[in-house]
Amino acid sequence: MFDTLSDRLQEALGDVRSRGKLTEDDVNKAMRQVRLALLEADVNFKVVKEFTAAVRARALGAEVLESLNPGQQVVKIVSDELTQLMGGSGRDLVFARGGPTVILMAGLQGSGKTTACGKLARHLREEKSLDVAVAACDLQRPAAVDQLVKVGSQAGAAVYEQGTSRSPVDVAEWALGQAKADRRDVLIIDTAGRLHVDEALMSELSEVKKRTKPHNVLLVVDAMTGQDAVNVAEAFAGATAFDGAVLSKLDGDARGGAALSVKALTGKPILYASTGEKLDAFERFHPDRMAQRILGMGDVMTLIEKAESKMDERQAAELERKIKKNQFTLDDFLDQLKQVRSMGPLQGLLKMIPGVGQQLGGLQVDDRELDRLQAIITSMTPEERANPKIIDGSRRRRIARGSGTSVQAVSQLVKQFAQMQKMMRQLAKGQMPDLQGLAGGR
Ligand SMILES: Nc1nc2c(ncn2[C@@H]2O[C@H](COP(=O)(O)OP(=O)(O)O)[C@@H](O)[C@H]2O)c(=O)[nH]1
Ligand SMILES: [Mg+2]
Repeated sequence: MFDTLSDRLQEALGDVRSRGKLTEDDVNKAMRQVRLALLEADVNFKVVKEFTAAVRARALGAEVLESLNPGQQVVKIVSDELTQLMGGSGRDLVFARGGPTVILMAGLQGSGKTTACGKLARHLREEKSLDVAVAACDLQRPAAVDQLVKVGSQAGAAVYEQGTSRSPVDVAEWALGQAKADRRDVLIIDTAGRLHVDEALMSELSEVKKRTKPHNVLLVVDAMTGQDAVNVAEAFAGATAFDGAVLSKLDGDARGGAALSVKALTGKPILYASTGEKLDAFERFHPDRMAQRILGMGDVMTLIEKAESKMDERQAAELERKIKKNQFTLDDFLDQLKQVRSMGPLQGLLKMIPGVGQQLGGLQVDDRELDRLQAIITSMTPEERANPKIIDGSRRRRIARGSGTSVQAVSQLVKQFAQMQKMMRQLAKGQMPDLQGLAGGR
């Protein structure tokens, strides 16, 4: 997500970041690079101009240049302004007091509406424990109904559909009645897109809106379409009001800058980011966290939330107890590995840790590495897992054969685990762990 932009901005600020003193020239030079980085990332030029002017004005303020760490202050200003650019502090959906909260999904054909219906349904069920139904009101293609039935049921949502025999407006109205009768918390309405913003699409949408009075109209914009994404958002903002945007396909997007312009040019916040074809590749869009991620400052909050949602409190307390008592075994490590796997691709997770994104550079972190670790541990006997010290040469050979890996790989794991235990002992004693040692074990 935003990889190129992130790299280029960090490059642009790298020099400034480490300086003890800054002159006006230094700031100007950095701003020129920031400007190029944003333009190259396809951020709208008007937006870029305003952005760099705002950063420059604040950075040249006397209190920044004369401060003890001017470079870091400039980075902080860029981060603040980037946050503002993407919408300030995050905004949530509007929820109805009684009766179902109605969410209408709009957007061009292929932008990712139907996928987003399923993802949002899953998200609201899992994060907010809401009872969600989706309504199939894209009747342009018969397959569209089947597609929603599929993703809706994968998401664990009720699906209201009446095939393609009635009009979209009638189906929407009927679905709202069903949602009320079934006492659903949320009704998400999937609508038809068109190849371009046209009159027929807009009038169908406004008719559905009139009959169902949605609390939230979300516009799904395809981040891969670059400047077009912004044009579409502007056209929609002109023709039919929407309340917030869902950015889709951020995973496939190398540049992503156009997406950053959506808020600035339409005034509508980005509420969610969709980052893959799978249902769980979906997250709330927090401008502040995203700005920090782009600038390589990590996104610890999202990481913690992801971990929390996968681990219940009891498990967390048990883990903490084991670490404190130094009883953390390879079995526990295996459980942790499995949990990490369930949180999504490793590469994405690592980037949320401050400083790690930069260190990874172009390095691809391979999820298969985790599969290998998992295979090695599962090839050990229970005694070996509880007490890896007993793993001698012949046991290593047996484990390597059993897991389809090498003796070196087994040795490395045993060594890394010993270092990890040491680090945990330090942590439990309230000391800063020696991370260098851990990295060096690889
Ligand atoms: N890589 C990726 N593909 C996506 C994402 N969202 C949707 N898609 C794909 O984009 C295509 C169009 O999505 P769909 O939901 O049918 O769009 P709709 O026509 O607006 O309903 C499908 O092949 C989806 O699998 C995403 O966030 N990332
Ligand atoms: Mg669709």
